[in-house]
Amino acid sequence: MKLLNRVLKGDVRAAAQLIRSLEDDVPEAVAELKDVYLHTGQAYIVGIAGAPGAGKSTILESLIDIFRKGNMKIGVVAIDPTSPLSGGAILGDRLRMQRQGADEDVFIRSLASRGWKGGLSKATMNTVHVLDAMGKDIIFVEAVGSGQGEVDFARIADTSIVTLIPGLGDEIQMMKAGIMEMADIFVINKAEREGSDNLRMSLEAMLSMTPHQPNTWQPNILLTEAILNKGTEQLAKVILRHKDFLISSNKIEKCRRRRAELELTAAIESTLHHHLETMSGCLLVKLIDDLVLRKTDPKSAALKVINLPEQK
Ligand SMILES: Nc1nc2c(ncn2[C@@H]2O[C@H](COP(=O)(O)OP(=O)(O)OP(=O)(O)O)[C@@H](O)[C@H]2O)c(=O)[nH]1
Ligand SMILES: [Mg+2]
Repeated sequence: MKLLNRVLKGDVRAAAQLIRSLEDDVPEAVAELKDVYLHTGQAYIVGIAGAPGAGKSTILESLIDIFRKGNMKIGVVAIDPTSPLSGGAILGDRLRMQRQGADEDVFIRSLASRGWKGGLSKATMNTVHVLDAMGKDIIFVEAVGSGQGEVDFARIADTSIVTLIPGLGDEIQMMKAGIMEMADIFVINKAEREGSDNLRMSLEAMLSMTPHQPNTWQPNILLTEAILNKGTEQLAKVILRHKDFLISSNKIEKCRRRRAELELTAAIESTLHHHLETMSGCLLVKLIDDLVLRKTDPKSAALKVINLPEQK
């Protein structure tokens, strides 16, 4: 049977094989992805970002248990910050989520962060698509760090969670990176630590600076101790409440359009890049000559490369 048909039936091995082949850019897999895409769009995507060690994976473990009770099929894509060589954290994630790994309806995949250039990683989206086509109801995307990368990352999610821990001065970082605007839910994990109330208060103060518009989502702030499964039931409820809000206000459509737009832009960029790399060296050399001699200008030369007419 074709790999795609097996993936559509939820076959774990077929999905793992397809994801691996996509990572290696195997041409047959890349071709298959086109058909995979046509079978996606059903899954609900939840992003969880935060500093290294904030407890994202622990929160997810707890959420997975909760959502499994509701019989939801779950996918997890953990973007791993370690180099593909050391693989340390990948192993860590695998070990921690091992229990859930035995459950056929929970699919967890770590991806090395290579290619994660503060933007939309092709490998991440490909993996999300495969999980979606497998019939997962909810897909969690875990990403480390705080910075511009997360802003893009949030744009692929329907619900974006930002995880903070007391004592890191995260508030300031967030304001700088524009993360405040992107989070639908703030989770203050390791809430048993000193400073969690202060962190909550400063978050509240920051959120109150943007006046609440009618028919918009007011970001929630939740305190958790994920390691003890404390607060995660509430988190699961708020995720579902946010989902209901997006559906009832028809904003879910906006999320889907935004995701499609991001992917389209990324595809155009990579196609152009590929075109540039494979195009005849002669033409490139000729254009460079022309530029040096000031026979043309960079913009006009660029239009010639991608075969577009001169713009007025
Ligand atoms: N004290 C305390 N420790 C916690 C809590 N939640 C998680 N931890 C611990 O914090 C450490 C990091 O947790 P992870 O879930 O791996 O954090 P992460 O954000 O996924 O880390 P990376 O994926 O490496 O960025 C682990 O040792 C957890 O056991 C909590 O509520 N309180
Ligand atoms: Mg993790």
